[in-house]
Amino acid sequence: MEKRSVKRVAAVHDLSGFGRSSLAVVIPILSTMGLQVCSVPTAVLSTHTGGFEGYSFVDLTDSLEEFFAHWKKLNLDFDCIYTGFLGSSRQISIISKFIDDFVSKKDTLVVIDPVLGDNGNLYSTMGQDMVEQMRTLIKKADMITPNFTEAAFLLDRPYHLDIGDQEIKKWLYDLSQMGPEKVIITSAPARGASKTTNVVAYNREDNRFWKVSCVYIPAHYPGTGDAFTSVIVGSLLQGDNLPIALDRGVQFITAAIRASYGTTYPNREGVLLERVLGHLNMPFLVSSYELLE
Ligand code: PXL
Repeated sequence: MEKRSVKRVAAVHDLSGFGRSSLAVVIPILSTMGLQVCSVPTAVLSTHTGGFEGYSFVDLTDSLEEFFAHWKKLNLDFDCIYTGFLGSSRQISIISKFIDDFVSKKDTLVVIDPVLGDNGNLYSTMGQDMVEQMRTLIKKADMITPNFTEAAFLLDRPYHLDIGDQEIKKWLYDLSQMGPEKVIITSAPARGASKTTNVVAYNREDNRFWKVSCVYIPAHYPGTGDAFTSVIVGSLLQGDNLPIALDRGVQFITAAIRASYGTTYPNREGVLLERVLGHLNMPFLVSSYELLE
């Protein structure tokens, strides 16, 4: 791979015109973190699906193969392939081949955010076929970043909020046995602490489990999962280790939610990203990660 002064990320997500999610947050976050984003739009929507009725949805499955064929002809390569919301289960075999064709295993970080649902339910465009296909796609990942709902669907286990540390460690470990070396679960419940939510992670490379706890704010903003994983991707590509990347992701999302929660406007529009993007370039001073034992 040629030596580049700016690292390059192929970002395979939808483009939603209104509401801050997917490419509308992936691009500004990664660009602010000094990375070049090469977009692969999986679908184009008028809005994301979280809280808007009657959105238009253009599935780009039929264009993907041609898109990737052109990139192959150009001999492009990437420091990272990062996938998120997919437009159809049929896209998964095409994206899987794209990963095979473009990964030179040592140099390309493959991050799969298995976007499927939240709060115990699948999103409106997702079905069981997508869950099953996603289980095959994550075999190709170095890292996956499901939320607690998506982890339950991938493992085919009940979504239950009284999960303890030992059981969540088992979930992390079992997900890593499905392929990825690193697994991060967001929005993991903190048993006995209703005002807290956890991000937990496992790294098979050193067999360590991590936890970052944060104050639970009782508001849901679509797109925060996309923003979180984007900060993790940016942080790892900048050379941070996994627990520092977790800390940076949590601190950024907390700042974004706090900037939004203190104002009244519709949650479905997403967090006020524009007010906090600059935080990504500030020195990182306070770290709070713990080993999960
Ligand atoms: O944030 C995940 C996401 C991405 N893309 C679209 C979505 C959602 C969640 O609702 O609807 C189109």
